[in-house]
Amino acid sequence: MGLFGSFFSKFSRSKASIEDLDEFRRVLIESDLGVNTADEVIELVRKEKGENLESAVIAQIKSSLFQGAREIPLTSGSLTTILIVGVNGTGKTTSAAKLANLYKSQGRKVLLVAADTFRAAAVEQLKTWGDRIGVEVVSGKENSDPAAICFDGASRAKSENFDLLIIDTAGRLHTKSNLMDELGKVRRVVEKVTPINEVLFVLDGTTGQNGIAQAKTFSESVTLSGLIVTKVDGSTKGGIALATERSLGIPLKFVGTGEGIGDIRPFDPDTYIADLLS
Ligand SMILES: Nc1nc2c(ncn2[C@@H]2O[C@H](COP(=O)(O)OP(=O)(O)O)[C@@H](O)[C@H]2O)c(=O)[nH]1
Ligand SMILES: [Mg+2]
Repeated sequence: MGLFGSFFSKFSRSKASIEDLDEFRRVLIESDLGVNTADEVIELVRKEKGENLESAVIAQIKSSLFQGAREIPLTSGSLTTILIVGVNGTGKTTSAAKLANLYKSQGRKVLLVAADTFRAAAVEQLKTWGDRIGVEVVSGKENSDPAAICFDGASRAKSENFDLLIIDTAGRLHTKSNLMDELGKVRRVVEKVTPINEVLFVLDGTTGQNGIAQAKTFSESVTLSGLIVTKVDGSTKGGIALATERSLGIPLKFVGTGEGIGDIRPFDPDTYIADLLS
């Protein structure tokens, strides 16, 4: 990308003009950094100059991102359970399949659970992915209790020594409290068998500010441990994910970059910043 490079060389030579600062602020905002961080960086550019500027800006951007670990810790010999949640159509099922494929390719034994029982098509969708990637999918009848299917999946994963259990849930509007309660029930029932280690909220990278509100309500019903931002391909940059990370203190863990099974990668802040600067 190297979006910032030309600005730095300009700013190191002479004092930034109002027009340059406006232009740089626009580029910062378009780079997913959010208005607050953009303004902080602009403030730095006003104050610092010369050779310290670039490292000061890097430090500023870094400090605006989540500081803790982003990796999902896996312990060999013990089951790690991931619950995938979010509103409709954000990419939960696709992301569940992508993660299953990613971990399988790392040699892990993975089991998927199709807990979206509202629509038969949703179960079929996950089964199709499962067949393609060679990962088993636990499912039940249409309209059956998702918590019961999750219980079956968890019991199976535990007794057959799976490394990972990935549960795909139905999309729900964060404003419907009965559906939000159902997620709480899924959690309680699974945790009779095995702890849920990660609850990943799937955020559509093309949604605006409403994404933050969605994540907030979800986090009140089930404690979220991370975000997956999807559809960050083409011209979408998924800035809302970093804004959500900042406003909720929940780390962005994965980025979905397409409809293909391999189109997912862990979010790495250093690469992200290096791409902006290089
Ligand atoms: N371009 C793109 N499309 C995606 C991505 N993730 C999911 N989709 C598409 O978004 C649509 C909804 O995905 P799905 O996984 O069914 O969403 P769910 O309702 O949350 O389970 C499907 O057409 C997916 O192929 C992504 O990272 N990039
Ligand atoms: Mg789905």
